[in-house]
Amino acid sequence: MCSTLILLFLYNNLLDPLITTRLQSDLTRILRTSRDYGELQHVWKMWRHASGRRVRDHYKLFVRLANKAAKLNGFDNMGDMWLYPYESDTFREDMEELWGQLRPLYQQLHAYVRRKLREQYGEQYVSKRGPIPAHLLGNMWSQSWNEVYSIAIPYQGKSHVDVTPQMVQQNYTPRKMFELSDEFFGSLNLTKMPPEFWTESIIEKPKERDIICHASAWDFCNGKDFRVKQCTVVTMKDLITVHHEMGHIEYYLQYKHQPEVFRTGSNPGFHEAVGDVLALSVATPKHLAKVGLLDEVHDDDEADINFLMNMALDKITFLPFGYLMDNWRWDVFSGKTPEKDWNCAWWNLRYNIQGIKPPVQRSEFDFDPGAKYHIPANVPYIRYFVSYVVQFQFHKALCMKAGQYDPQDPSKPLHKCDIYQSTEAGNALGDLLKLGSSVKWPEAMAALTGGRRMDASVIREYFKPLETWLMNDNQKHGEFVGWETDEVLCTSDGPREAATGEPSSATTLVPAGPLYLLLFLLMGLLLSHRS
Ligand code: X8Z
Ligand code: ZN
Repeated sequence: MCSTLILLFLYNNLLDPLITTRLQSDLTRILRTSRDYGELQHVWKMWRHASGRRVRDHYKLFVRLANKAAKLNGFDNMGDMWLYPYESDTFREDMEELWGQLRPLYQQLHAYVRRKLREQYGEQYVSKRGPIPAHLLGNMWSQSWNEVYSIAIPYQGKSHVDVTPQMVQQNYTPRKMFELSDEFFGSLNLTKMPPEFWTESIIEKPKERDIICHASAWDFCNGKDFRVKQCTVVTMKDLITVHHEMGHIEYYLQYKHQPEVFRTGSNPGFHEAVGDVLALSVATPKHLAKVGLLDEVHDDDEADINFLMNMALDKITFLPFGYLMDNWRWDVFSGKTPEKDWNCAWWNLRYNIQGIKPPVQRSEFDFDPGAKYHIPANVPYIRYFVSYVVQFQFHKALCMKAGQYDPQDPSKPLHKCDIYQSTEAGNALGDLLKLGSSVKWPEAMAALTGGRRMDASVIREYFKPLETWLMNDNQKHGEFVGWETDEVLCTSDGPREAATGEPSSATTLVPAGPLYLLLFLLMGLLLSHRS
């Protein structure tokens, strides 16, 4: 938001731009492409050694300061303060209920992917009934699993829905990816990106200096300067992220006429959902063919399952991660999880909710949450879980407006809908965005979808054909759905080497006394404009 009503600060020393840049370019690629168990394990472990473990002491101080700020603002702790924009007394219970509705689908997918990984790596690495080793899922945090699509593909030989090779072959550039996205927004009668966006945004990793590469969108609050920062790589995943970031900018553009205090999303999850809603159309084979990224579109059940699998490896696999990140932080900020248990509490959640395990035993000398950008950057995360639920509700409503989805017509299922060029859909979305936070989110939700609640049944509906297929497939192979283990994943003490491996630099990074409070205030002012 543009006004800084709430005192917020950021302990920016926690972010080492150099490390983040290297993560982006090298380690992400290895996690994405390597199928070498040992190499993946090494990279997974060393990234945590270089990042998370180094910030554990800083994070202790940070939590104390964050809670102090939250108390000054009238909240019990920082976790409670984060829930303020959702305007609900039952928010945590509501999230738990949503996750409970989505878990059965996730568990089917988990069982299927575990079998595919077992076939790839062997039973000595991936057991039949255990959690999945976290480093085999194509992503540093196992938060979305699309990069193992080629291992998990249900039907070889059907249309390849990951169009990265076509993008490379057609000499796509970051600029072209942003232009494609801009054109989609324009086709909906939404606002195109202003000239300043194109001149001031950073859409490629600069050669001459290191920057924090994690993608973000910025509202400079002067009504004309809006920028994205993204070290775009020519991949389909980044094409989706381009739409995600432009969605933030579109929101800024639509609510720029609002008084400052309302220049933010209906709730933070809505802000995260806008670009993803468009991307749900962009990713359909029909749309990819329209923009020349697919030569032939197979229109049969097997091709459908391939497509839905690719989508599920992004959307469904993300849900437990999106849910657990702040479950961990809520209990850290409230003190329910004491400092001495931080890392093992993290692995409890990773095991119980995601069904994954670390490739090597972890201890309280490690600090694995700190290896994920949003923890040291202090970006709340439940917004993404909310987004992944509501984006399907928005998609459904817009698809109906576009005449692309009819619940009574089996030839128009939700997952095939493409709202491209539908001004009816675009105008309805624009009406929601224009509101900013001037009305309570259930009202904004009702204006677009007719319902006032977050509703997990729409994702279930979108993925229904895949869920049925997964249940049959898992049954056919006698797969155990769920996970169990006797292994100890995390211990309260660790090997001696772990304790002394990296010298703590906490004291050298923390400026003394009131100076750092001033610094935090300035950071807070700057960062409150970022999404
Ligand atoms: O951080 C982001 C966006 C910027 S708001 C790129 N996302 C989360 C992540 O990368 O962990 C989008 C999906 C989840
Ligand atoms: Zn975002």
